[in-house]
Amino acid sequence: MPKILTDAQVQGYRTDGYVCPIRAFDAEVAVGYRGRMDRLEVDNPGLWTRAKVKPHLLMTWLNELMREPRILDAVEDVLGPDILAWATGHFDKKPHDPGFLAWHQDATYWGLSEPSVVTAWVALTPSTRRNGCMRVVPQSHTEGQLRHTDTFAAGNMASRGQEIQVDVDEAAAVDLELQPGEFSLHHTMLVHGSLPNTSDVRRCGITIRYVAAHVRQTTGFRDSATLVRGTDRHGHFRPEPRPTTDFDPAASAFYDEIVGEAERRKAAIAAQADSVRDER
Ligand SMILES: O=C(O)CCC(=O)C(=O)O
Repeated sequence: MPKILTDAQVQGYRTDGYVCPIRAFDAEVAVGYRGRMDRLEVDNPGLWTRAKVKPHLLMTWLNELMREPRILDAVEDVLGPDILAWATGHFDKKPHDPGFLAWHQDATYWGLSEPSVVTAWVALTPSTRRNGCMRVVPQSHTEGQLRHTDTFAAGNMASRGQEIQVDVDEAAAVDLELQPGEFSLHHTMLVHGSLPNTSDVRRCGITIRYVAAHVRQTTGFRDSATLVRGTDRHGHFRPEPRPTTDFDPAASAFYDEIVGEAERRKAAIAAQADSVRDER
């Protein structure tokens, strides 16, 4: 029996590739997390430029957020009992922010062995069609790995402006609207993106990428992850330290080491993708 999702939601995830909305915590708790995040950003200008891929190793609020029991209950319902938090991220669109995400599949550049990987997108502000909420193409996770290209388009919030190279039926897209404290789950192969913020309301969401413990990194580098539920009987990932303070020295040193490796790995995967493209 599922822990928090209904049977229909679990089935919906399998069939459509997403579930939305699910409540993680009250709106006031979301305001609390947002306040801690904003204060750190004020005190550390450029924070999000440094804090890529695994900012949960640097900030205690984010390390707490990725362990929220209701989020883990929902993740357990789709991934099973042994869960690692592999990566986290921050997608913040200020009022009238032109930033957008072109249609893409998350799995494309991650190098993970299989798609037992799910993202929780947690809303710290309202996230609506007008302020550029995430949009998904239901059932697209069943279409296999689609070809992507690096567009480096102005405003694209992905690092190289990644975009799939097939036409998307916009009419089929679904807006994942959320209120503060709610989250959605989406499958790592699901085609998704988001439009610019055309409103006066900030749109800020936190992504947490969870993997089932049997998943491996395939790029020849010992990646890291945090066990957040169950048991890790596989040991494919290096266990991560938990920061006891923001920018905890031990966790920060680990972060620098692992994210340096991860950046090199990403560049290698991108180069490999480019050479495959060139051969086609
Ligand atoms: O926040 C957004 O607009 C898109 C997020 C996204 O692309 C992702 O979670 O992979």
